[in-house]
Amino acid sequence: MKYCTLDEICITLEKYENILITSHVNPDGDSYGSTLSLFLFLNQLNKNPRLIFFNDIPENYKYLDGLENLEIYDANLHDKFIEECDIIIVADVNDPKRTKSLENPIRNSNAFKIVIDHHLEPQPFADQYFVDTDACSTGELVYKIITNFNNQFITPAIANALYVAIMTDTGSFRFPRTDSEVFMIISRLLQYGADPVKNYEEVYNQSSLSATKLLGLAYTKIEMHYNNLLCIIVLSDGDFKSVNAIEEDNEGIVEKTMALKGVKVGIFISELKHRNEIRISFRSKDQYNVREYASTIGGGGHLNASGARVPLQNLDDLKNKIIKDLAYMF
Ligand SMILES: [Mn+2]
Repeated sequence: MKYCTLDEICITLEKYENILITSHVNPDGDSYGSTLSLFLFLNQLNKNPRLIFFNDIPENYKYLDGLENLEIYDANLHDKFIEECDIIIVADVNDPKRTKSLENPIRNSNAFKIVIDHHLEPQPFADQYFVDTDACSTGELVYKIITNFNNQFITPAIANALYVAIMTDTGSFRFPRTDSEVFMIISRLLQYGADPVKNYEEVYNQSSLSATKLLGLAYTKIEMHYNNLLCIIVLSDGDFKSVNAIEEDNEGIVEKTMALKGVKVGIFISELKHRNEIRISFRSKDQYNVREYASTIGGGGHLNASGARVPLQNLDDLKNKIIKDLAYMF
């Protein structure tokens, strides 16, 4: 695999005209922020970049200036461009599988392929890898690329896009890779016109009434076990209905278990009758390995964040079984 330097990636970008920029399925703030800033920057270089994604844009990112240029992938509209373009930039992702239906067109294209990313273990499919696993976000790498050309390319729209990339991927400046360099970049982005108040407001303060009520209900259902090291929340189909909540409203509830003092393992069980399944989400801290247990019930994930889906069954029995099964951890 060919890892390249900052200067080498800049030379590549300067050389070509027709450029596809894409990212992973279910994009996050870093996907949008890093690709949008690249797109806006390449436009300033008078290139012909196109921003093509698998998914539509969630409401809370639509405010970003320039994101109206993003196109949703459609084979009929885009395969010819992908086939004939000069370079393909895959950002914030290192495995073409995660671009979903864009995977085959990308693999089959003769374009020069570039990965710009900060994830571990890139897959061998591209011609050039600008990768730094110590970077807090792909946005940080794009900041370095653009400023390596000239600071003056950082317009307010690019500053806001990069700010959002870094804000979201650092969990609002608190995850482990939030180092002094991140704050130096953020300081420059503010000078170039990024608005921290507006970006936080637009991205995060957008909860629906039903999601907020569901969260309130979830708090009332908290159970503690094993000397308060384990926090567990169960929401039934009836609980969802009682506050008019939909499945998406349970986003983020499991994270709330980790905010309780002393909790090492958090579990959120939600009954999804319309899917004929029960979703179990696990979070943990330190060496508490929740992936191991999740994999024994058909799930998987990371050491500190994993999940499983099981068939509909009695919720109380399932909860009690999981609590009992986990005794070995405490
Ligand atoms: Mn990222």
